Amino acid sequence: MRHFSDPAQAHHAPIRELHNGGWMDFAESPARFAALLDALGPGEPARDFGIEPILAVHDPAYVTFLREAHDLWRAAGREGDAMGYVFPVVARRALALDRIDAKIGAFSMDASTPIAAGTWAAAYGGAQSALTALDAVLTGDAASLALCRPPGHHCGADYMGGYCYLNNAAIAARAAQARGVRRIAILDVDYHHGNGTQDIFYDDGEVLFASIHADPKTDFPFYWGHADERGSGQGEGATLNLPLPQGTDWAGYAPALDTALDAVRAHGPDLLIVSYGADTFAEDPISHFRLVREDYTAMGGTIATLDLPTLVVMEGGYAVDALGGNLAAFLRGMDG
Ligand code: Q9C
Ligand code: ZN
Repeated sequence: MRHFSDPAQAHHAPIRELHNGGWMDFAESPARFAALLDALGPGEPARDFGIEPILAVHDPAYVTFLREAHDLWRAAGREGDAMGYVFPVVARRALALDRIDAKIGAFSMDASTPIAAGTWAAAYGGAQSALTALDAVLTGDAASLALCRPPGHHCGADYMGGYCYLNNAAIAARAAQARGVRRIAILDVDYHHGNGTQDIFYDDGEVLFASIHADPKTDFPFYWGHADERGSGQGEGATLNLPLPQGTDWAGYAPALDTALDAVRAHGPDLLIVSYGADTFAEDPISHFRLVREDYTAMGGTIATLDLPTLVVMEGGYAVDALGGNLAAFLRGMDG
């Protein structure tokens, strides 16, 4: 299948992140993007579909914040990456504050999502990659791939988190709907629960969100992704969470994938969007499943049995040396 990306995606380069009470090198590094391009070749450039499809998902105030945050940080006399350290808890007043430290907290779900000089351009380019790959599928390709980086599935309509700034899968889903594809399934196979995507579609019965992920009792993002979250209102039953324990290998994973695919079939979508993360890999430095290279081919092959027009968007995967090979193995399965 064809793949798409934007060169700006290489220039989001935060230095470090908070991890277990100390600093570590930022795991979602530009080297990930280089590794993907290395394994798959340069692919095709994203086209620019403008800001409207982004604003169909994200609040204007949040988008303005993302664009300005690093400049505000510099204007406050700071160096390095903008990072939050104060977060309003539930039921605090919605104050419109100007100080960068107040803004960054109000638009964040965690302290591991720094904003560097190139962050907005990279996130914007990644979203355009998803929109360009979507266009390929809507104009006749059976499947296509967006090499999104930064990833997207942890950020919601008005918050960033988990290395994510713009929700590429959600932006593509809403753009597809605007072009007349109403029923959509999003299958999220990243190691972490895609809380942002779930949030965006929680009340929406037209978009199924099905996710297989590490049990949030033990893993990020903790507060979402539990099995009893099933959607609400019109979206009741259109969210499916399949949490699995740390240590899960393919024998434990495959039955969950079958359950998720049954739900996709029952939903009867006209488009499938796969949020693909390779952080389920046994050697992933921040994750705890035990999938191996060949399991991704099996995963891709199983998903391909749905026989649906499919957009694949890249999410996580932090074993950089294995990342390109793992994605390529998945694509071999998808391509049959
Ligand atoms: N620094 C994705 O895979 N971990 N995001 C934060 C340790 C965040 C992963 C705590 C993990 C987010 C897209
Ligand atoms: Zn992940």
